[in-house]
Amino acid sequence: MTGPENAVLRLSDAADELGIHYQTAYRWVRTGRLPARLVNGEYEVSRRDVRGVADRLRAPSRPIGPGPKRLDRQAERMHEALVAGDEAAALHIARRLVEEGTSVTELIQSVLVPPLRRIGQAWQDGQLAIAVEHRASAVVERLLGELAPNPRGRRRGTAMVATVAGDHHSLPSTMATIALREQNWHVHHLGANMPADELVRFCTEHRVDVAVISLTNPDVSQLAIRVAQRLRRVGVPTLVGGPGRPLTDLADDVRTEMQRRVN
Ligand code: B12
Repeated sequence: MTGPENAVLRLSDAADELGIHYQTAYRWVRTGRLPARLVNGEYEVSRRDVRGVADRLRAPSRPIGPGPKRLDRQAERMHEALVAGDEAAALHIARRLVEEGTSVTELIQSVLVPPLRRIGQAWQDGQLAIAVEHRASAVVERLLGELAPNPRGRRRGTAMVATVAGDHHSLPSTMATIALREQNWHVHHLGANMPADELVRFCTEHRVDVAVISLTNPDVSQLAIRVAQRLRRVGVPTLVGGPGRPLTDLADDVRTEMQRRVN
Protein backbone atom coordinates (compact mmCIF):
# COMPACT_ATOMS: atom_id res chain seq x y z
CA MET A 1 0.00 0.00 0.00
CA THR A 2 1.80 3.14 -1.15
CA GLY A 3 0.91 6.85 -1.32
CA PRO A 4 0.59 9.67 1.18
CA GLU A 5 -1.06 8.94 4.50
CA ASN A 6 -3.49 11.86 4.18
CA ALA A 7 -4.72 10.86 0.69
CA VAL A 8 -8.45 10.32 0.31
CA LEU A 9 -9.66 7.19 -1.51
CA ARG A 10 -12.97 6.24 -3.06
CA LEU A 11 -14.57 3.32 -1.27
CA SER A 12 -14.05 1.03 -4.27
CA ASP A 13 -10.30 1.85 -4.25
CA ALA A 14 -10.14 1.29 -0.50
CA ALA A 15 -11.81 -2.10 -1.01
CA ASP A 16 -9.18 -2.96 -3.66
CA GLU A 17 -6.34 -1.95 -1.36
CA LEU A 18 -7.79 -4.10 1.42
CA GLY A 19 -8.38 -6.99 -0.98
CA ILE A 20 -12.07 -7.23 -0.11
CA HIS A 21 -15.30 -6.97 -2.11
CA TYR A 22 -16.90 -3.52 -2.43
CA GLN A 23 -20.02 -4.77 -0.59
CA THR A 24 -17.88 -5.90 2.33
CA ALA A 25 -16.18 -2.48 2.49
CA TYR A 26 -19.62 -0.86 2.37
CA ARG A 27 -20.82 -3.06 5.26
CA TRP A 28 -17.71 -2.17 7.27
CA VAL A 29 -18.45 1.53 6.75
CA ARG A 30 -22.06 1.05 7.90
CA THR A 31 -20.97 -0.83 11.00
CA GLY A 32 -18.21 1.68 11.83
CA ARG A 33 -15.32 -0.73 11.26
CA LEU A 34 -13.98 1.44 8.42
CA PRO A 35 -14.32 5.21 9.09
CA ALA A 36 -15.64 7.09 6.03
CA ARG A 37 -17.17 10.43 5.03
CA LEU A 38 -20.13 10.78 2.73
CA VAL A 39 -19.32 13.47 0.12
CA ASN A 40 -21.80 14.18 -2.69
CA GLY A 41 -23.37 10.76 -2.23
CA GLU A 42 -20.06 8.87 -2.35
CA TYR A 43 -18.04 7.47 0.54
CA GLU A 44 -14.49 8.74 0.97
CA VAL A 45 -11.93 6.97 3.13
CA SER A 46 -8.54 8.20 4.28
CA ARG A 47 -5.53 6.03 3.45
CA ARG A 48 -4.51 6.26 7.10
CA ASP A 49 -7.77 4.55 8.14
CA VAL A 50 -7.39 1.95 5.39
CA ARG A 51 -3.92 1.13 6.73
CA GLY A 52 -5.29 0.92 10.27
CA VAL A 53 -7.89 -1.63 9.17
CA ALA A 54 -5.28 -3.54 7.11
CA ASP A 55 -3.02 -3.77 10.17
CA ARG A 56 -5.83 -5.06 12.33
CA LEU A 57 -6.59 -7.70 9.69
CA ARG A 58 -2.96 -8.83 9.75
CA ALA A 59 -2.64 -8.77 13.55
CA PRO A 60 -2.89 -12.15 15.30
CA SER A 61 -6.44 -12.54 16.53
CA ARG A 62 -6.98 -12.00 20.22
CA PRO A 63 -9.97 -12.82 22.33
CA ILE A 64 -12.29 -9.82 22.48
CA GLY A 65 -11.20 -7.89 25.54
CA PRO A 66 -13.12 -6.19 28.32
CA GLY A 67 -15.11 -3.08 27.38
CA PRO A 68 -14.49 0.52 28.46
CA LYS A 69 -16.72 0.31 31.54
CA ARG A 70 -14.82 -2.63 32.96
CA LEU A 71 -11.50 -0.91 32.18
CA ASP A 72 -12.69 2.24 33.99
CA ARG A 73 -13.69 0.21 37.05
CA GLN A 74 -10.36 -1.57 37.05
CA ALA A 75 -8.54 1.78 36.71
CA GLU A 76 -10.33 2.83 39.90
CA ARG A 77 -9.17 -0.34 41.68
CA MET A 78 -5.67 0.13 40.25
CA HIS A 79 -5.63 3.65 41.71
CA GLU A 80 -6.48 2.27 45.17
CA ALA A 81 -3.80 -0.43 44.86
CA LEU A 82 -1.13 2.04 43.72
CA VAL A 83 -1.89 4.60 46.45
CA ALA A 84 -1.75 1.80 49.03
CA GLY A 85 1.48 0.43 47.52
CA ASP A 86 -0.29 -2.94 47.18
CA GLU A 87 1.85 -4.47 44.45
CA ALA A 88 0.18 -7.89 44.57
CA ALA A 89 -3.25 -6.36 43.98
CA ALA A 90 -1.95 -4.16 41.15
CA LEU A 91 -0.33 -7.14 39.44
CA HIS A 92 -3.46 -9.25 39.90
CA ILE A 93 -5.68 -6.59 38.25
CA ALA A 94 -3.27 -6.19 35.34
CA ARG A 95 -2.71 -9.91 34.76
CA ARG A 96 -6.41 -10.68 34.77
CA LEU A 97 -7.18 -7.96 32.22
CA VAL A 98 -4.44 -9.22 29.93
CA GLU A 99 -5.77 -12.79 30.27
CA GLU A 100 -9.19 -11.46 29.30
CA GLY A 101 -7.72 -10.08 26.06
CA THR A 102 -6.69 -6.51 26.89
CA SER A 103 -3.52 -5.55 25.04
CA VAL A 104 -0.72 -4.29 27.28
CA THR A 105 -0.87 -0.95 25.42
CA GLU A 106 -4.56 -0.61 26.21
CA LEU A 107 -3.88 -1.61 29.80
CA ILE A 108 -1.28 1.16 30.04
CA GLN A 109 -3.50 3.75 28.43
CA SER A 110 -6.78 2.97 30.19
CA VAL A 111 -5.83 1.41 33.51
CA LEU A 112 -2.35 2.64 34.47
CA VAL A 113 -2.00 6.17 33.09
CA PRO A 114 -5.22 7.63 34.60
CA PRO A 115 -4.30 6.60 38.19
CA LEU A 116 -0.68 7.72 37.70
CA ARG A 117 -1.83 11.13 36.51
CA ARG A 118 -4.24 11.38 39.43
CA ILE A 119 -1.49 10.47 41.86
CA GLY A 120 0.84 12.98 40.22
CA GLN A 121 -1.80 15.68 40.50
CA ALA A 122 -2.52 14.84 44.15
CA TRP A 123 1.21 15.11 44.90
CA GLN A 124 1.36 18.47 43.12
CA ASP A 125 -1.65 19.68 45.14
CA GLY A 126 0.03 18.64 48.38
CA GLN A 127 -2.50 15.88 49.10
CA LEU A 128 -0.09 12.97 48.73
CA ALA A 129 3.49 12.53 49.90
CA ILE A 130 6.19 12.28 47.22
CA ALA A 131 7.07 8.87 48.67
CA VAL A 132 3.62 7.54 47.77
CA GLU A 133 4.02 8.83 44.22
CA HIS A 134 7.52 7.33 43.88
CA ARG A 135 6.30 4.00 45.27
CA ALA A 136 3.41 3.94 42.77
CA SER A 137 5.78 4.66 39.85
CA ALA A 138 8.13 1.88 41.03
CA VAL A 139 5.26 -0.61 41.28
CA VAL A 140 4.23 0.25 37.71
CA GLU A 141 7.81 -0.14 36.44
CA ARG A 142 7.97 -3.67 37.89
CA LEU A 143 4.49 -4.53 36.71
CA LEU A 144 5.35 -3.52 33.15
CA GLY A 145 8.52 -5.63 33.38
CA GLU A 146 6.35 -8.64 34.23
CA LEU A 147 3.89 -8.04 31.40
CA ALA A 148 6.31 -6.92 28.69
CA PRO A 149 4.98 -8.39 25.44
CA ASN A 150 7.12 -10.53 23.18
CA PRO A 151 5.06 -11.10 20.04
CA ARG A 152 6.05 -13.61 17.41
CA GLY A 153 6.32 -12.98 13.70
CA ARG A 154 8.30 -10.76 11.41
CA ARG A 155 9.47 -7.48 12.93
CA ARG A 156 8.25 -4.28 11.28
CA GLY A 157 11.65 -2.68 11.76
CA THR A 158 13.98 -1.39 14.44
CA ALA A 159 13.08 1.50 16.71
CA MET A 160 14.97 3.39 19.41
CA VAL A 161 13.17 4.92 22.40
CA ALA A 162 14.78 7.31 24.89
CA THR A 163 14.48 10.63 26.67
CA VAL A 164 17.12 13.31 26.09
CA ALA A 165 19.68 14.50 28.65
CA GLY A 166 17.92 16.34 31.45
CA ASP A 167 14.66 14.41 31.20
CA HIS A 168 14.55 11.83 33.99
CA HIS A 169 11.00 10.65 33.37
CA SER A 170 11.76 7.07 32.39
CA LEU A 171 8.33 5.56 32.88
CA PRO A 172 6.71 7.12 29.78
CA SER A 173 9.63 5.87 27.67
CA THR A 174 9.12 2.35 29.03
CA MET A 175 5.47 2.62 28.06
CA ALA A 176 6.28 3.80 24.52
CA THR A 177 8.70 0.87 24.18
CA ILE A 178 6.00 -1.60 25.15
CA ALA A 179 3.49 -0.06 22.73
CA LEU A 180 5.95 -0.51 19.86
CA ARG A 181 7.03 -4.01 20.88
CA GLU A 182 3.41 -5.06 21.01
CA GLN A 183 3.10 -3.88 17.41
CA ASN A 184 6.01 -6.13 16.45
CA TRP A 185 8.80 -3.55 16.44
CA HIS A 186 12.26 -4.51 17.58
CA VAL A 187 13.03 -1.77 20.11
CA HIS A 188 16.30 -0.55 21.59
CA HIS A 189 15.10 1.08 24.81
CA LEU A 190 17.86 3.40 25.97
CA GLY A 191 15.87 4.73 28.94
CA ALA A 192 16.09 8.26 30.32
CA ASN A 193 18.66 11.07 30.27
CA MET A 194 20.53 10.11 27.06
CA PRO A 195 23.33 12.49 25.98
CA ALA A 196 22.54 13.87 22.51
CA ASP A 197 25.76 12.80 20.77
CA GLU A 198 25.52 9.24 22.08
CA LEU A 199 21.89 8.99 21.10
CA VAL A 200 22.54 10.09 17.51
CA ARG A 201 25.61 7.85 17.22
CA PHE A 202 23.68 4.84 18.51
CA CYS A 203 20.89 5.31 15.96
CA THR A 204 23.27 5.53 13.03
CA GLU A 205 25.44 2.62 14.19
CA HIS A 206 22.49 0.34 14.89
CA ARG A 207 20.55 1.03 11.70
CA VAL A 208 17.55 2.36 13.54
CA ASP A 209 14.51 2.77 11.24
CA VAL A 210 12.69 5.18 13.52
CA ALA A 211 13.56 7.07 16.70
CA VAL A 212 11.01 7.95 19.37
CA ILE A 213 11.95 10.62 21.87
CA SER A 214 9.69 10.63 24.86
CA LEU A 215 9.48 14.14 26.30
CA THR A 216 8.02 14.90 29.74
CA ASN A 217 10.30 17.57 31.19
CA PRO A 218 9.41 20.81 29.34
CA ASP A 219 12.78 22.34 30.30
CA VAL A 220 14.49 20.18 27.69
CA SER A 221 11.93 20.42 24.89
CA GLN A 222 14.26 22.58 22.74
CA LEU A 223 17.03 20.02 23.14
CA ALA A 224 14.63 17.22 22.16
CA ILE A 225 13.66 19.14 19.02
CA ARG A 226 17.31 19.73 18.11
CA VAL A 227 18.16 16.06 18.60
CA ALA A 228 15.19 15.13 16.40
CA GLN A 229 16.45 17.50 13.70
CA ARG A 230 19.92 15.96 13.86
CA LEU A 231 18.50 12.47 13.59
CA ARG A 232 16.35 13.38 10.60
CA ARG A 233 19.40 14.94 8.93
CA VAL A 234 21.23 11.62 9.19
CA GLY A 235 18.22 9.83 7.71
CA VAL A 236 16.44 8.56 10.84
CA PRO A 237 12.74 9.50 10.94
CA THR A 238 12.08 10.80 14.45
CA LEU A 239 9.04 11.43 16.59
CA VAL A 240 8.98 13.55 19.71
CA GLY A 241 5.98 13.11 21.96
CA GLY A 242 4.73 12.86 25.49
CA PRO A 243 1.67 13.50 27.60
CA GLY A 244 -1.40 14.13 25.49
CA ARG A 245 -1.22 11.72 22.59
CA PRO A 246 -2.27 8.16 23.48
CA LEU A 247 0.15 5.31 22.91
CA THR A 248 -2.58 3.40 21.14
CA ASP A 249 -1.85 5.84 18.24
CA LEU A 250 1.95 5.51 18.42
CA ALA A 251 2.28 2.80 15.75
CA ASP A 252 0.22 4.96 13.34
CA ASP A 253 2.32 8.03 14.20
CA VAL A 254 5.49 6.09 13.48
CA ARG A 255 4.18 4.97 10.11
CA THR A 256 3.21 8.54 9.19
CA GLU A 257 6.64 9.82 10.17
CA MET A 258 8.37 7.16 8.08
CA GLN A 259 6.06 7.87 5.15
CA ARG A 260 6.94 11.59 5.39
CA ARG A 261 10.55 10.66 4.68
CA VAL A 262 9.62 8.56 1.68
CA ASN A 263 7.51 11.31 0.06
C1 B12 B 1 7.02 10.53 38.39
C2 B12 B 1 7.38 11.98 38.08
C3 B12 B 1 8.69 12.35 38.19
C4 B12 B 1 9.79 11.36 38.55
C5 B12 B 1 10.10 10.49 37.32
C6 B12 B 1 10.40 9.06 37.73
C7 B12 B 1 10.38 8.12 36.56
N1 B12 B 1 11.04 7.01 36.80
O1 B12 B 1 9.82 8.34 35.50
C8 B12 B 1 10.95 12.33 38.95
C9 B12 B 1 10.99 12.46 40.46
C10 B12 B 1 12.32 11.97 38.44
C11 B12 B 1 10.47 13.68 38.38
C12 B12 B 1 11.27 14.76 38.29
C13 B12 B 1 10.86 16.01 37.81
N2 B12 B 1 9.65 16.35 37.38
CO1 B12 B 1 8.22 15.08 37.25
N3 B12 B 1 6.68 14.14 37.38
C14 B12 B 1 6.38 12.91 37.68
C15 B12 B 1 4.87 12.68 37.67
C16 B12 B 1 4.37 12.65 39.11
C17 B12 B 1 4.42 11.44 36.96
C18 B12 B 1 4.98 11.30 35.55
C19 B12 B 1 4.45 10.04 34.98
O2 B12 B 1 5.13 9.03 34.93
N4 B12 B 1 3.18 10.12 34.56
C20 B12 B 1 2.49 8.99 34.03
C21 B12 B 1 2.75 8.97 32.58
C22 B12 B 1 2.82 7.56 32.20
O3 B12 B 1 1.70 9.64 31.89
P1 B12 B 1 2.02 10.59 30.67
O4 B12 B 1 3.03 11.53 31.10
O5 B12 B 1 0.77 11.08 30.12
O6 B12 B 1 2.71 9.55 29.67
C23 B12 B 1 2.26 9.26 28.37
C24 B12 B 1 3.06 9.98 27.33
O7 B12 B 1 4.31 10.33 27.84
C25 B12 B 1 3.14 8.96 26.20
N5 B12 B 1 4.39 8.91 25.49
C26 B12 B 1 5.59 8.52 25.96
N6 B12 B 1 6.50 8.60 25.02
C27 B12 B 1 5.88 9.03 23.90
C28 B12 B 1 6.36 9.29 22.63
C29 B12 B 1 5.47 9.74 21.64
C30 B12 B 1 6.00 10.06 20.28
C31 B12 B 1 4.10 9.92 21.94
C32 B12 B 1 3.15 10.41 20.89
C33 B12 B 1 3.62 9.66 23.23
C34 B12 B 1 4.52 9.23 24.18
O8 B12 B 1 3.02 7.70 26.83
C35 B12 B 1 2.56 7.79 28.15
C36 B12 B 1 1.34 6.93 28.29
O9 B12 B 1 0.29 7.39 27.49
C37 B12 B 1 4.38 13.92 36.89
C38 B12 B 1 3.00 14.41 37.32
C39 B12 B 1 1.93 14.02 36.34
N7 B12 B 1 0.76 14.56 36.59
O10 B12 B 1 2.12 13.31 35.38
C40 B12 B 1 5.48 14.95 37.14
C41 B12 B 1 5.81 15.98 36.08
C42 B12 B 1 5.82 15.34 34.72
N8 B12 B 1 7.12 16.41 36.46
C43 B12 B 1 7.30 17.67 36.30
C44 B12 B 1 8.46 18.36 36.62
C45 B12 B 1 8.44 19.86 36.43
C46 B12 B 1 9.56 17.70 37.14
C47 B12 B 1 10.86 18.36 37.59
C48 B12 B 1 11.41 19.46 36.66
C49 B12 B 1 10.81 19.02 38.94
C50 B12 B 1 9.70 18.65 39.80
N9 B12 B 1 8.70 19.54 39.90
O11 B12 B 1 9.72 17.59 40.43
C51 B12 B 1 11.81 17.15 37.68
C52 B12 B 1 12.57 17.06 36.40
C53 B12 B 1 13.58 16.00 36.50
C54 B12 B 1 14.21 15.84 35.19
N10 B12 B 1 15.40 16.43 35.08
O12 B12 B 1 13.62 15.26 34.32
C55 B12 B 1 6.08 18.33 35.72
C56 B12 B 1 6.16 18.68 34.25
C57 B12 B 1 5.53 20.05 34.05
C58 B12 B 1 5.04 20.32 32.67
N11 B12 B 1 4.84 19.33 31.82
O13 B12 B 1 4.83 21.44 32.39
C59 B12 B 1 4.99 17.33 36.11
C60 B12 B 1 3.76 17.30 35.19
C61 B12 B 1 4.58 17.65 37.57
C62 B12 B 1 4.33 19.12 37.80
N12 B12 B 1 3.24 19.68 37.34
O14 B12 B 1 5.13 19.71 38.43
N13 B12 B 1 9.19 13.62 38.03
